[in-house]
Amino acid sequence: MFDITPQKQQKITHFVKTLSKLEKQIISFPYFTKKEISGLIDYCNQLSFREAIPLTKTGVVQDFSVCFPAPKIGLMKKCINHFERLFLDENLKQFFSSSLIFNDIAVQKYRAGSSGIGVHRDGHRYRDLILIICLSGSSEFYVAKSRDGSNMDVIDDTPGRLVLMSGPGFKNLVNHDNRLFHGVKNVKNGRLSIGLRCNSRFH
Ligand SMILES: O=C(O)CCC(=O)C(=O)O
Ligand SMILES: [Fe+2]
Repeated sequence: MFDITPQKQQKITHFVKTLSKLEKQIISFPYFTKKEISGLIDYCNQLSFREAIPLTKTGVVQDFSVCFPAPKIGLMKKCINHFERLFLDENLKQFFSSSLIFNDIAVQKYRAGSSGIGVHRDGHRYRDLILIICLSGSSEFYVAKSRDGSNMDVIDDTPGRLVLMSGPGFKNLVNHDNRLFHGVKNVKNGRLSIGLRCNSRFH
């Protein structure tokens, strides 16, 4: 699981390049095997979770439990090493402010019928690329034009797909420093998701 193969390298390189040319700062594509997804679910099942703050200072509704920071052990460690190595590719250097180091790992669990998470932008400190991996459930990860949730667009994050969202530092020619409004809604059958981020405050 999470072996480095020429196929995986090609895929990552292709989709990072594509993302850099898109105006919308997000892309998703099939990536993981069923074994990798079920292995990551097993990893998540060993974690302990706490309830997220229901309403943040900036007025964002949060209805999920979270394990943060999630431990870099077992298959999660393999997964992170996999991505860090693939993003080191010579052809990708030009797109990042520096090498990607996933030092911020969050696992989020939403119960069936949860209100999800309201429209927000991830912190400015999360540089270059944010990876979202949905492992199970049925829910909608959406992006929006502004904080009022206008022009919502649902991103396909069906388990097995990888979502890449650009953050400050990513060399997106269209907009250097923009952060995307997004959220999670319609959590019909729960949601288990992993967010891998590079927190620029840690290094
Ligand atoms: O559940 C997710 O996949 C991530 C939700 C989100 O946008 C966040 O926690 O910042
Ligand atoms: Fe977010």
